[in-house]
Amino acid sequence: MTPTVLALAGGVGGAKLAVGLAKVLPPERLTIVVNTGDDEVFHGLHVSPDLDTMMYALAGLTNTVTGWGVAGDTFNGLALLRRYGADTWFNLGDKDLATHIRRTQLLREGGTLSQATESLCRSLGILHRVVPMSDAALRTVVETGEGALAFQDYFVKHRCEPVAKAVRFEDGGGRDVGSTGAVGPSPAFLGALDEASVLVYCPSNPFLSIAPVLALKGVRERVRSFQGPRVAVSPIVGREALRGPAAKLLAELGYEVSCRGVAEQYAGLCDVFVIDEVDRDQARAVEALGMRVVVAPTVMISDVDKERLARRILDMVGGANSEDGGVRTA
Ligand code: FO1
Repeated sequence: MTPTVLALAGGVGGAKLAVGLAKVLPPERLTIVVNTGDDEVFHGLHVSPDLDTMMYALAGLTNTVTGWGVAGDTFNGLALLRRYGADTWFNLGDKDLATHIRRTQLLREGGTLSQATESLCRSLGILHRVVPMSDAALRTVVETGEGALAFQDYFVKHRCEPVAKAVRFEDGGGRDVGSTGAVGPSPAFLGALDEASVLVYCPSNPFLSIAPVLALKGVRERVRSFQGPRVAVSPIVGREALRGPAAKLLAELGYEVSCRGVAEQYAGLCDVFVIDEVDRDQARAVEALGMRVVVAPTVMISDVDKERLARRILDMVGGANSEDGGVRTA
């Protein structure tokens, strides 16, 4: 039977697996919940970078060189903003600006981020459900040797260079949500937690992309008691991040830079951990965390790679419900 999948994802890496899942699952069988801890207001516009990346990937619009933004975009608007003396370290392309303008307009008209996202997706011809993790603000803050940095300040302006000491999350009023748990998941996320038979953690950064999702009110508990198999794909391959600062953060936050270091973040929240063939020797160390391990090619360059990994995950969860688990360790 076709499973109903809830995929949790951040930006570029997560979008690759989401594209694969969307190729093998019908729209009613997949909900992609996307991190919005990276959201920021630039030039008065609400920018949701991970939602943008996900939408462009599913719509076939992605700039495949950067992994974010629209293919073939130009930056004339940004150049004029620079002449006006505006801050332009965050690169908003001319086509990309249309997304942020329309999203902001829909929000100003009183829509929620879920409704705005649904409208944008519909216009781009995306049939699978793409939903923000929350309709309320939960912002990722990186505590560094140079002070607390808002996510995009850390990621783009400072190119992830400051040494990270901690990652925390704030609500729209600047209060630490760690202590209040005040920000709740979006309605479609809650619905998917109820209805899905499989939960997939896409190969996204566990600290910057998945941790904000788990920090939402009640989500960690709901994932802990999730009714079906929970599968995570490691974003670390051969002790290096496929892209972004995952390896640097693992080291700076005191974890082993390996797929095992990632698996540690999901202990108690994951049943099957997918590692790349080059990490085969770490299977036992990951299993010691209480997860089954599947060794598979996880590097997704072509659409064929994305679809193959998605199929592999769905095949294994079909088996994971059976008696022997159907899951091969190395
Ligand atoms: N990432 C960059 O490294 N530099 C940029 O200037 C940049 C601009 C940008 C604009 C719109 C958008 O949707 C994403 C953009 N990103 C940029 C990507 C984004 O900062 C990160 O990929 C995510 O926030 C991390 O997942």
